[in-house]
This record gives sequence, C-alpha cells and structure tokens, in this order.
Amino acid sequence: MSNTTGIPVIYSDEVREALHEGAAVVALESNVITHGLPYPDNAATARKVEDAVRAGGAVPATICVEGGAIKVGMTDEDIERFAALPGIPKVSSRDLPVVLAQGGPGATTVASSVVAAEIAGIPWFSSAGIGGVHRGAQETFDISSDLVQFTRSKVAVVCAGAKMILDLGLTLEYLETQCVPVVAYRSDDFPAFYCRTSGHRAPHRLDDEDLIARAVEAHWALGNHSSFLVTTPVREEDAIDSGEVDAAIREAVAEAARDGVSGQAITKYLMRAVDAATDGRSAKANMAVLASCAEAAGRLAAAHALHLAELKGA
Ligand code: PSU
Ligand code: MN
Repeated sequence: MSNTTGIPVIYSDEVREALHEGAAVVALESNVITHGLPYPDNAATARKVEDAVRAGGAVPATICVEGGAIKVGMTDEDIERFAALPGIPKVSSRDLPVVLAQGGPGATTVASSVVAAEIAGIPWFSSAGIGGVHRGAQETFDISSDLVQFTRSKVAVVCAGAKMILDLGLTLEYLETQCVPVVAYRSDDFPAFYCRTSGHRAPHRLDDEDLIARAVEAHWALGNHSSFLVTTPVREEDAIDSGEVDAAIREAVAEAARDGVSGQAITKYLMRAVDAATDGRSAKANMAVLASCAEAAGRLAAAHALHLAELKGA
C-alpha cells in the first residue's frame, strides 16, 4: 500500500488486506494505553477495544509511531510493550513531525491518530472521550488540538462525547463554529464520556447506520475536508452519575491551578484525580465506554464500507 505523503506507514498484514478489499477498518489511538489507563488494565482494555471493533464487523488498527514510521495495526506484543513501558511520550498532531524525524516511539492522541488514519486511508476512528475546550479556557486558552484537527482531517470519529473534565457547552460551540457535524447515534443528548448526558442536546440524531454512512459521504462530497462526529453514550449499567463526579472535577481543576499543572499534562492529572475520588469506578466506566464506542464504530464502518461498495457497483 502506498500513500502520497512520503510519510512511511507500516501496516499490519490484516489491516493491509482489509483496506485492499475495501473491508471496514477502524483506527484507534495508543495514548489512551500509555497515558489514559494504568498498567495492566491498559493492555487488557486495548485488547478488549480491538475485540469490540471486530464484534461490530470491522478490523481494528491501533496506531502509534515507531522506527520513524506510522504504525497502523499494532501487534499484541506492541500493545503489551507500550502498556508496560513508562515514558513513551504523548504525541499530538504538532509533535508528530518531530517524533517521526527522531524515530519514536510515540503514543498517538485522538488528533494525531486521525492524521495517521487519513494518510493510511482509514475513514473511521474510535475513541471514548475526545479532547475539547477545557474549563477555564477563557483564561488558559487550553483547547485540545483534537478539536482543531477535526477541522482538517477527513475522518469519521465515533466517541461518547468529550471528557467530563471539560467545558462541554464550549466544546459544542467550538464544533459548531468550525462546521464539524455532530450526530448522536440512537440517542438524543451529547454524552459526557462516562456519563450518559452532558445536559446538552446533540444537534442531530440518526438511528440508522446506512443513513449515517450517507451523511458522512455527503459531508465530504460538499467539499469539507474535515471530520464528522458520531456520538454514542456509555451503557446505562456502566454509567456514572454526573452529579457524583462534578464536585471531584471542580476540586481537581482548582488543585491543578494551585499546583501549576497545565498544557499536555492536565488531562491525565484531572482524569486520575476523578478516578481517585470515585474509588476507581470512573476508570472502570472509562474502559467500558471505550469498548462500547469501538463496537458502534465497527458497525458504522461496516455500513459505510457496504455503502461505498454499492456506489462502486452502481
Ligand atoms: N488521558 C486520559 N484519557 C485520554 C487522554 C488522556 O486519561 O483519553 C487523551 C486522548 O488521547 C486525547 C488527549 O486525544 O488526551 C487530549 O489531550 P489534550 O487535552 O492535551 O489535547
Ligand atoms: Mn491542552
């Protein structure tokens, strides 16, 4: 497989074959393995998430940087190594050129994973909670480059909304301003990661996978070189009540300001604080929602692949 960018891409055999046949593939990030969850839960979760993509009907392609190349389809050994090794850096979009030049290794965030997915020819990506506009961004200017990257990469992104630690109203505003479609799949509200609702209604609701595939294609046919967000909420039985975590988040945000934590480190800091305040229950919900998003993404990618095959045959 070749790409026109000149960036070296190493595909796993399974992903290469699937793309060659026009079968459904879902890209996944590796930063959630290295920075999102503690070892050994991270390795087990990464494998569960890949299984969920398969259950949905697609081939998983977990992405990282290694050997000066973008790796598309990490092996089980790669995942275990990334999960166990401390110190693998978080690589967002702007870090990607530097880490590629240095060789790596690096763990890709949502932003850099969608860059990689587009280069690799994978139109679907799944995460659980995307980055967004941080609480207090009016002061700190902290807006995740995940959002900025969505304005530049032609990839459909399945998620359970944005992380609860963020300002979700402002995150939705940003997406609206930047013309990024947001569709809630079989639900009404914009979810909040491990909470089923953010208190904000999603701009659109679609229940049918084929309709979503058509909407994604229409977005790109209209000339938008940008992402298309599809949200799916955490399952009722895995969800955490937002009232329960809200106080913990407020406290953690204040503590972070006091401790001078900002920039790339803040997301992990806040997530860990909420995990501690909920006795690890939010981390459990985090793992569950990663899998439910991946399963939905597998289903949507499969419907999209079918739609493209029909267009070709017509
Ligand atoms: N920490 C977590 N879970 C995550 C992330 C960090 O506990 O999922 C990640 C994702 O990779 C996401 C990134 O793309 O954080 C966003 O970071 P920032 O807000 O610095 O852009
Ligand atoms: Mn940031």
